[in-house]
Amino acid sequence: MWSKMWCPVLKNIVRTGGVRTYIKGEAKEPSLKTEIPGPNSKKLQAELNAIQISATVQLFADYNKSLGNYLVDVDGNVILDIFTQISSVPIGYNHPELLKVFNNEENMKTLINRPALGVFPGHYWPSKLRNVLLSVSPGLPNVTTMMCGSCSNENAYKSLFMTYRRKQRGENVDFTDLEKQTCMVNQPPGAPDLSLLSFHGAFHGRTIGALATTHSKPIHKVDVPSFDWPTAPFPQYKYPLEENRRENEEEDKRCLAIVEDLIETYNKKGKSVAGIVVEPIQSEGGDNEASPQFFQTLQKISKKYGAGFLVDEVQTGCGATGKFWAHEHFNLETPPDVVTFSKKMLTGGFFHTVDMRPNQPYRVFNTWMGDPGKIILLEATLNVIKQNNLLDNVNKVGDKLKNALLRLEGEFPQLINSTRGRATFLALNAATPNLRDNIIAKMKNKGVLMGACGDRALRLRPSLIFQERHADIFLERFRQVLKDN
Ligand code: PSZ
Repeated sequence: MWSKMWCPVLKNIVRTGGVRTYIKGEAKEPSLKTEIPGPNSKKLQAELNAIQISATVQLFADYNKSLGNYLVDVDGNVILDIFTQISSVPIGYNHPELLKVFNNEENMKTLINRPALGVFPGHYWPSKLRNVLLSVSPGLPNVTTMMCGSCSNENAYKSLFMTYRRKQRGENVDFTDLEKQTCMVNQPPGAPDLSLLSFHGAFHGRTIGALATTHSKPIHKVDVPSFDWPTAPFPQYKYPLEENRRENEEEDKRCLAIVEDLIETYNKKGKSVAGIVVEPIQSEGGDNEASPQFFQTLQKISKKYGAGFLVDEVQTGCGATGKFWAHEHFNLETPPDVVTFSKKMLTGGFFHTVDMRPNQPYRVFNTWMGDPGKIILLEATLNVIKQNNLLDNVNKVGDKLKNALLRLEGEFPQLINSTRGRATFLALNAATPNLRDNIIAKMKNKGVLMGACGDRALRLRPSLIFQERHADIFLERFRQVLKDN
């Protein structure tokens, strides 16, 4: 699909001072003027805190000055960003191709005149969906746009339930009066007792339905009513993978057996499983990966029980694993029924089979249903990714990074272990949660922004324009922090 779309090459790569770079004028290295957060960030945080809880804020950024791989904060600190707004910046800050997009009057009017897409889309909408979103579809013919990752999952879940019920009821059979009455008071049969199977450690969002399938941290869930839906264990591998193959295969089998058991149990107790929901790499839950065989069998199980198979590519999608969609690494026998996206895709939404299309209008619907302004930015982003072969870049830099991290593991085995992931979508564990937090804090004050996930993982989420020289800067500072520990 991806290769079919290769278009005339218009190289954005420029050379500055003999260095091949994707962004002209990008900083050469991090430079710090203050501790982070600095005095200006602290002042703004106090101001913000008077209005809303602001304890999660790490710094205030200057998005006017940020460029490429470097985030600049309001204290003038220039920081190499390998966390990228929780994995959501595809081609760096202020990419020149994106800065141009709204200089075009038609694009500007598309941005300003934001339609309620379900009822008054602009003339450009079908062709934008076809030429932009469907050009990167993982083999699925339909796409429904939404606003964010949570609401993409939320609406995709509704599609799973509607499709399941349509099949139970029989095609073209109308809803009964009883269904119409009971759905209005949240009772079966109109609001049926169906369920979705998800995994311990999963993160699929924070809205009520999505939250029922999120199991990464209690703080996300506590106090919020939820559903009795099945939660299966996700494989926990031993590293290095090559040395633990047999044990990890057993782990796959153990988890898959529990998946089947849970489906049978829930089907029997009247909470039939309408779908299986899974991340290709569990991200918030600790960058837990599972083998292609695990996913192939999971899909087979979903088919066996007539449950839809939803792959949540909100964090893994858009190239960082070295393929456009991470599940493309799994050689599934057919595409998943639903693939959800957001973050680096700039717009939220989900690709799906025709089977997952609601059989009546107004069933999956809201006011905006996405934002054409974001699709125009995505169009320019995808062009940059193609023209600069950024997937090749990600694979090349990712290989180098992973090998270097493995060498560091060898050098500091008491501090770090379990390097894992694909291309630049990488993670490793610190020996303890405290050490992990400590490393991240020290890296920040060496001008490198990293992410945490799970209880002890350090994750790398650079943008697709992260190059070898950026990796060298990160590695050199990371080694220094480990040495000083
Ligand atoms: O704390 C939070 O709310 C965070 S931290 C990282 C995320 C959310 N990731 C969002 C996410 C995701 O990683 C996956 C795999 N699925 C769904 C979501 C939800 O996306 P948003 O945040 O756009 O609603």
